[in-house]
Amino acid sequence: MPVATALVSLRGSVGSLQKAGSTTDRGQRAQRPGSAGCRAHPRVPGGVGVDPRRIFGSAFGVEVAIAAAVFVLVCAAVVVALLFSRRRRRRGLPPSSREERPRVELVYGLLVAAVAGVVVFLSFRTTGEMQARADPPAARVNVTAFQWCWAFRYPGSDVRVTGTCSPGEEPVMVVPAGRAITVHVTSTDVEHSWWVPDLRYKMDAFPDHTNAFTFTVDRPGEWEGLCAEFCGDYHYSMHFRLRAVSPERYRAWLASGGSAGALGS
Ligand SMILES: [Cu+2]
Repeated sequence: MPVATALVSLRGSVGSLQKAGSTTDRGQRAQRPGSAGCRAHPRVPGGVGVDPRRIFGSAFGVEVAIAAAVFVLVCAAVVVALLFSRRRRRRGLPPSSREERPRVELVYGLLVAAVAGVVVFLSFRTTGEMQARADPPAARVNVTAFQWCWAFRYPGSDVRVTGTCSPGEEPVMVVPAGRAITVHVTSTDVEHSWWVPDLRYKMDAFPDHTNAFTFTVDRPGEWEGLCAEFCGDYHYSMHFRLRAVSPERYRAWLASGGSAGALGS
């Protein structure tokens, strides 16, 4: 479960926006320092249309309940086995050599199948909720992962942000706050995973395949983004920023061709 808000590092200033054609400096990557500065990230209690926290929170609650029930059942089975074994010993009987218990095995098999069925059902239902399309989506961002950074394109405009993920140059994915955002995620090489821990949202990026989902950030702010899939030597450096601005500022930013100045920073 993508819960680990505690893993979100408190990082410094916003990485600069970079246009297509930016180069990758491996030498700089190797010298990547730890976090610079210290600024707490605002928390978002979920989106307006789609609320990742609520959806993942409810799925996580069910999984915890299932895990707790299985734990209790296993403990109970061990205790019952010990009691039976102790009773046989007291009676002077040798340990049971019985190898099959068809009825018990049948019940066990049905229980496992039921749990698996519930988990599969929840997976499909949760995935369906997360992939629900907004009507109409206010913004669309095409996210392309590559070794080892991110590119963000905005269909209908010339804006393209291609990061290098070298120190201090995290690419920024700008989105409008309070509006549905449809994101298409793909990869040019190996598998990556677009992940914003504070929003509890993660989507795998596969080569030759595009995943799509829609979410809404309910207020302006900025959050740390990471790659959640080990993808090679510089996987650790695949940081980006998700920045939500007012719809007016977002439109101005697009109209300016992606100028950082249009964001008011
Ligand atoms: Cu990656």
